[in-house]
Amino acid sequence: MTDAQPDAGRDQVVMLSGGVGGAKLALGLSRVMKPDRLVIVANTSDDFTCLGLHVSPDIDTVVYTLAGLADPERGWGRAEETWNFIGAISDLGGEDWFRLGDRDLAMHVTRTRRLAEGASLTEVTAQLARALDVGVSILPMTDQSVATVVETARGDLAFQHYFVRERCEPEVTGFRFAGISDARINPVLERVLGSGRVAGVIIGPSNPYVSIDPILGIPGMRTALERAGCRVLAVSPIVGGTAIKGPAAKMMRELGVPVTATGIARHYGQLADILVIDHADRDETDAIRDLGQEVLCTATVMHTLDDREQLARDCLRALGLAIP
Ligand code: FO1
Repeated sequence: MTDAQPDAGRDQVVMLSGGVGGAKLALGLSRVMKPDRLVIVANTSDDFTCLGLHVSPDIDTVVYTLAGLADPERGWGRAEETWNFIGAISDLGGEDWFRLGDRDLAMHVTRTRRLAEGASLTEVTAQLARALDVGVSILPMTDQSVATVVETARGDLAFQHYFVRERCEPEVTGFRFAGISDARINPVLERVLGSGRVAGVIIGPSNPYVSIDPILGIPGMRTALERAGCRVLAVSPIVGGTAIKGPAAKMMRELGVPVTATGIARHYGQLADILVIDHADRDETDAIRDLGQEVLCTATVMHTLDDREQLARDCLRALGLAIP
């Protein structure tokens, strides 16, 4: 996107994130750089109203992960969770396909109440993150409502209906993001990107179609990223022909896109200066370079905390940033 080299005045890193995969890399970054130099932009097009509550799954996954509270198996929701509330809803004949845990409930109740009082999603997110001692800035991509609609062979489905209720089974034919043309880029993010202090942008190993595209699709977002005048690095969520977690590989197959790191490189095109791919995909290095992207081949599968930190260091080095 740009040839700009980081200089001393540029000390901030902006990362675009969906849920679990992005949150893992965000945690790694938060541990190898000063947390106050890191800005995580979370997708909010998975947000929906569940049992009358405003649920922001990707924001919460990032917040819980950085707070050390995330459930390590599921990746979403809180560790040591109990499920009395959703069990009681079920007993009353209510909808129980989207499982809100008892501890997690506090997040959704607080967010819903504060939004009803007139606070913005940016303000509420900052309050919740601060309360859980998260020093990294976590920003919703927008304060306006954007909702992913998954177009499938069985008709249109709201994102969580597709993802959770239908377990990603319907064949995908496309996506659209309701409300996106009226959404505005998060004003705090716009200021950060225009500050001349951003040394690099990292696109996490998140689903390009339903986690990153909604962020990039906010009117003015691509221009703001360009104006930041720094390099953009993307981490491929596809490793060895499959997605580490979630339906990205299935979606690519159904859309007729090769399930490869090269497919991800093509998806991001000119936006990404550098693509980070796993050792398993090293054979694709030349094909991706031919598309005009630099390639960093490294270990991208993050099982342990060390893996998260190592990938974070690799990304920062590839962007030419000094690691303390
Ligand atoms: N994912 C599921 O697969 N099943 C659930 O019941 C579920 C509940 C849930 C509650 C709160 C929350 O913040 C996330 C939750 N998720 C659940 C995860 C989430 O919906 C998806 O992982 C993301 O939207 C995709 O990034």
